[in-house]
Amino acid sequence: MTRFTTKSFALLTCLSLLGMSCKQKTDKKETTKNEQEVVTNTTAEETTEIQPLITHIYTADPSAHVFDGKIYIYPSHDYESGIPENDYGAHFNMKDYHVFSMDNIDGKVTDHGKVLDVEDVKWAKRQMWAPDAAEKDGKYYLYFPAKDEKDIFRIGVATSDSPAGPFKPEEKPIEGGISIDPAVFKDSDGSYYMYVGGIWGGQLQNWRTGTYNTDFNSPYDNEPEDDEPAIAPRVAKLSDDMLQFAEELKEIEIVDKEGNPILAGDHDRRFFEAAWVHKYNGKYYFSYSTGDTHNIAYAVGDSPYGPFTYQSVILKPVLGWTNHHSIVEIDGKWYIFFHDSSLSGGKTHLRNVKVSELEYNEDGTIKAIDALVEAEK
Ligand code: FUB
Repeated sequence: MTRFTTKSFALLTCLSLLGMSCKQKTDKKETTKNEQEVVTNTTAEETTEIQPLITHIYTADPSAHVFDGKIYIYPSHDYESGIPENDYGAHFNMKDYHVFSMDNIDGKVTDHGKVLDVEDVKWAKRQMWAPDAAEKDGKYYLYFPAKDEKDIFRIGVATSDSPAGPFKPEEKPIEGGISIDPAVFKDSDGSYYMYVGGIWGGQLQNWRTGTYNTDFNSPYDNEPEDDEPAIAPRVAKLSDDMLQFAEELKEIEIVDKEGNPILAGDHDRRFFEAAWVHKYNGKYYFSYSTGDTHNIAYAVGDSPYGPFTYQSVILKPVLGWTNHHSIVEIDGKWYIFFHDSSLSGGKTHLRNVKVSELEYNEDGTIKAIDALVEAEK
């Protein structure tokens, strides 16, 4: 896989990063969504960067799939809406989706244009965040979160006869579909599962009692104490028609190697948002963002419902506050699609999609990637 820049490109890119210097190693301090502190400690000559896949518009949260022998990417479509940044993520004010495809991993990227607009979704008001897509029996399903008229995130679905859209939205959101970042996993037996959830701006903390709690003044108010189990992401099997849940959303346990739940105070390992599941050698790999510690981490289990045992970090912090990914097998190799903010010079809400090969060790563990220091290959 050769999507790497030359060292001179890296130098130029690095010099354009709004006062940030190039770095060998990112050292991000724990921050709120309003701030990002990047500490640099080496020179540009030592770095190369993975190139953005898409440069004519801003894209983020890439969910990649192989449909009909082609690679399709379903990302968020970032743009400058002028909404000021806050800890609820108001600045991520996206209003539509584009779909992209590639004939192969080194091929050119085709933009299939706008495939769904918030204006066309009756129940949705704003903030079309990270989507995903699935195929069943020749039909394609685009799953997406958006805020309804009460400013509560719901999960919607839209359908198409083509993986490239356009997608026609259902009249109502999926019943029981809450929070953000839907990710659909097709198991080997043909069952489909949806994973959802995100804390803080993703609102999962407000659903702790089962109904949405509006009695809070900050995104942190409803979080558990540090020594309590962290808020759990959710999963449900999809119905045969792919338009509803076949069961209630269940909480997913993420545990350490001793079987103890990862605690809310363990910001380096606890679930924040951006769930993704893939299967490798018969094991289920649940990967996710740790949010304010900016990692993509993973945990492994024997069932799509978990429990999942925490392993380690797959993708270290990237330039920009958010970190969000998908993992897909293409022609016998594994790839991680992710985003950073290099194209916009580090702006949190203006991101761009990238891809890198993902490698496993013999024991099935995944080798960590530091996208900021990928050496030229
Ligand atoms: O793109 C908006 C939000 O930022 C996503 O839903 C999160 O996963 C984070 O990437």
